[in-house]
Amino acid sequence: MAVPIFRASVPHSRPAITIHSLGPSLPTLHETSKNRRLLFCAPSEHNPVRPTLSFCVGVHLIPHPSKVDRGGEDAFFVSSYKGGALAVADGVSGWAEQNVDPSMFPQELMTNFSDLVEDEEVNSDPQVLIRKAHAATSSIGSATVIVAILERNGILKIANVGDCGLRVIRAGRVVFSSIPQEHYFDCPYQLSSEVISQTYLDAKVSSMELIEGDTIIMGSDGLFDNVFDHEMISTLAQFKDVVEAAKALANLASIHAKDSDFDSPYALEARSRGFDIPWWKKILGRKLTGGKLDDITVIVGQVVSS
Ligand SMILES: [Mn+2]
Repeated sequence: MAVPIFRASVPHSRPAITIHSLGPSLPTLHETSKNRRLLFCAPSEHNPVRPTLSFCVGVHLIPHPSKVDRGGEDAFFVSSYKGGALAVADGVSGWAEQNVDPSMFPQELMTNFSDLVEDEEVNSDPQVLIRKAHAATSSIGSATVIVAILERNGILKIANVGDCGLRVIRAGRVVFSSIPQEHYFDCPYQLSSEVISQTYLDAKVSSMELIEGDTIIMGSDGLFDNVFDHEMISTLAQFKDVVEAAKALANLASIHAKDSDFDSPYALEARSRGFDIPWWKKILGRKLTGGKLDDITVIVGQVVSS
């Protein structure tokens, strides 16, 4: 998904990472604020009867080129709760026109995810997590959001509002794709501080059973607007390490975003919606192409048994 109408380019000043606190017996966690990478591998729990599943996770975030100094307006959340709870929120930049920092809302939303993920009422239901975290968020602004929670038995529960996305890759094929939601081109469904916003009731809810060896790719639209599924698959195949894979995917999205000749998923979508270049450029054989500059957040989660 793209920017123009609703999303202007405005920097912000907060770190874009929310990390759920990890218990003493839990993961190895590595985070570098410099390049915003993070990794956890879920704990070993020996179960002689039936292995349980969890994610090994790598994250990489590349801010919009004009927002590098402030970290951009994407935020994410990674927790080792159950087999792993992951989320991405993408702040709607249009709020800058109202003198509102667009990063505040997604940041607070992700912090509230962290505070509420183990809540009894949430009970591993991502839609309830969205409801409670949205209700607890007091910042002005809005954001698209996707959340996924892996049960130890392999059931992945997903809820998304807007155009953050998720793919499940199994044996080199995409076996699940989230479906983006929008009001119109470049105006996605979003959770907001305003009464007119979408709510948890608008969330697209899905679930599927994962098996050992599956990989999920979650991200903001900055990834999916700039990288095709087949490129994600071939990139994943080159890296065993989830941190390296997330970094490579984010870098690929960033390269395509800056390439005005690349026929990106975003450009294809724009043309299919009737957007085009002026007629005189068409005479010269040109067409509407290019990636979309945006904040890029990538989470790669590999399913391992423990
Ligand atoms: Mn975005």
